[in-house]
Amino acid sequence: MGEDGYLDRLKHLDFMKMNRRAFLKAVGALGASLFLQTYRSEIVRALEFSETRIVWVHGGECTGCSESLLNGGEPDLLQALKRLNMRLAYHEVLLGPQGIYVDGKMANTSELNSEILFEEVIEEKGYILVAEGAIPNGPRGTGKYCILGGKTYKDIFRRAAENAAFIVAVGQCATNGGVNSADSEIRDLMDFRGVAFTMEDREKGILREYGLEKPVININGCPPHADWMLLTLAAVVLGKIKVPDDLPYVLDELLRPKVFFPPDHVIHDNCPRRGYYDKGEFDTVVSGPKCLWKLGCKAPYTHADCAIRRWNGYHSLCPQSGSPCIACVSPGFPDSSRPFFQEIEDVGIVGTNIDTVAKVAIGGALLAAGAHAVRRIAVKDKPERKEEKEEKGKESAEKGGEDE
Ligand code: FSX
Repeated sequence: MGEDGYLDRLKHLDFMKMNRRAFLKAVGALGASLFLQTYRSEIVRALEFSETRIVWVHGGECTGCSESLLNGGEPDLLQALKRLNMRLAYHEVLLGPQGIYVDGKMANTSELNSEILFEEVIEEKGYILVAEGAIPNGPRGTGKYCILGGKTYKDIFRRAAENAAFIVAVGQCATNGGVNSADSEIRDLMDFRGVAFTMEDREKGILREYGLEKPVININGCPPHADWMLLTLAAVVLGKIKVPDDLPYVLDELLRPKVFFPPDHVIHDNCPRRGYYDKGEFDTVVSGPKCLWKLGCKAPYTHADCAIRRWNGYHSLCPQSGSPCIACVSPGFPDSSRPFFQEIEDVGIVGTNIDTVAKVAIGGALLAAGAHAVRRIAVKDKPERKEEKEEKGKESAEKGGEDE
């Protein structure tokens, strides 16, 4: 079936009867814009009586994740919130102008004072906490290198996390520490942490530090695609993914939604420059049209749907606009991707995922011969996780009753 026929088929699914598997196919293929348009009236019906509160906090970051969300285009954030009946109860970057003091006196209403607003919203409990930015833990575990309104962000985040139903960590900083955690003396002093991981280390997630167990969904990327954030929230809000029960089936081992970070797909598979790669034609200086492998492109081992979904209104992606992929969705980023613009087998890769790196380097040697070796080598023989096996079993059982 052609792509148009497939999309057409998805558009005619009965939204209310859609099971988790069909829902994930639809969000994977349609993107936020088409998905929300296609199922608009059904979504309104599904959400008639329920409102979901979102609390969005910010730590060590550049705010690019929020910007990416705002740049999502169609639907814009306000339309999406409205259609999904979500209330952005607290978002430091998007709050209306507030001041702690008015006319020299302490402002004591939540409309004027964001500290009071924060206390009010977290007291209500049960919201979805979206965390953007890393959590500074230094010096010596005090968190005092990041103070907001007299309180450490470490403490603010802990209090918001304690009362949340679950946590969505957006961006590389919140998921894995991101650029903050790149090798440097400052990194060592600041001791930036991700929510559930720090770089690739599960033991160092800040939740472990607090001794707090909460379901976490990681939306990696520096920054993440607006669809990845919005559609993940939509999936939960619409009840298509139940937290925590469904998470082992829909997330990979890095807690990323497999629909956006497919274990069996790399960006390279659908790269618009792929034809040059297949012919063994490579650019060695920037601004050419050919394959960017020799300029350090990491797309052959980066698992994300960027080349299918595309960015900036679904038009482009990094290699298409001339930049090699720097694997910003991978857990060891940025250290595991550096140096960004040199061919991998020439320089090796700093980082901890040696297994993948070795396979990619071997693949690189074969690549010169025009083989499609990198992807095959990088992804084959991955032991199937128990949850994936169970999921497959469940899927075949579901097939009979599935509405598609
Ligand atoms: Fe980090 Fe978000 Fe990189 Fe920036 O705020 S993921 S630095 S692009 O965007 O947290």
